[in-house]
Amino acid sequence: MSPQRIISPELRQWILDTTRAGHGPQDVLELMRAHGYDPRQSCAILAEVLKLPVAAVHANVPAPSGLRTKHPQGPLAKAGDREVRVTMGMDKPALRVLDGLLTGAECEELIELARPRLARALTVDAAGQQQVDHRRTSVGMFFKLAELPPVARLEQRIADLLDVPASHGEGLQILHYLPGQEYQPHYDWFDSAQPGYATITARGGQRIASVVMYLNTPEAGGGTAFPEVGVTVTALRGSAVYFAYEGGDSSSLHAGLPVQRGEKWIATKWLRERPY
Ligand SMILES: O=C(O)CCC(=O)C(=O)O
Repeated sequence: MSPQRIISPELRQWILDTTRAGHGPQDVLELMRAHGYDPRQSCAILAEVLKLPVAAVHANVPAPSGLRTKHPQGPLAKAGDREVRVTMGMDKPALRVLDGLLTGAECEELIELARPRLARALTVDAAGQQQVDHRRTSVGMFFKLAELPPVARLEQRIADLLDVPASHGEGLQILHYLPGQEYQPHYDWFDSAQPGYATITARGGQRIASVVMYLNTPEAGGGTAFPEVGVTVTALRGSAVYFAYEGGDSSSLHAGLPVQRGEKWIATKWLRERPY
């Protein structure tokens, strides 16, 4: 169907008014997604109304996601064998701070299991290849899905909490940061305009949410910052920050702030729209 035939006069006017009010194409796409429009169809509509090439508005819009995570509601949320305290929540990005997702002993156990297997943490480049990246200076490792009982137990806890089968999770990643080490601002979801998108998403599809779990409390620094919304989550042992970004929410930009004193250990779980 040509976009011209599906754009109502009201929608056309709203797009023009919104962009004239100073919102860029990505903001408009995000608003349309929030109102239930398919992201790819929105690109075509926006390009038509703004008289832009589709490629100009296409950047950063991932394929629509089927499965969504359930955002935990406070004050107490059931997470399999545990109850977690939801101590903070916001809608954009969809974010929750979760207290007590792991016990202190579980944090210690994961650190000790990971310690002998640490190597420089990598990122995925635009072609879908793993690379050393100056923006990410920590060391880390991946467990295979359900590789060991404590890993499987945590994966099931997250699956119950977010109502997504554990099979949709990538293997749990453990990261270790020393003073000065950080992970500069980035998105966890994949940009559909990048050449490696098909390769990265062939297995499991797009990422839909992240859970960053703090395995220790750094002496100073090391929080997780969301610079688009001016929020920093404090790294506290046993707690976690969960955030979702179905449709590629630009407000989910986040960073692991430099550790100032002490060290920082985290476990990260990325969830996909399909089994991984
Ligand atoms: O270290 C942090 O607080 C954030 C980690 C992170 O952003 C990631 O692993 O994707």
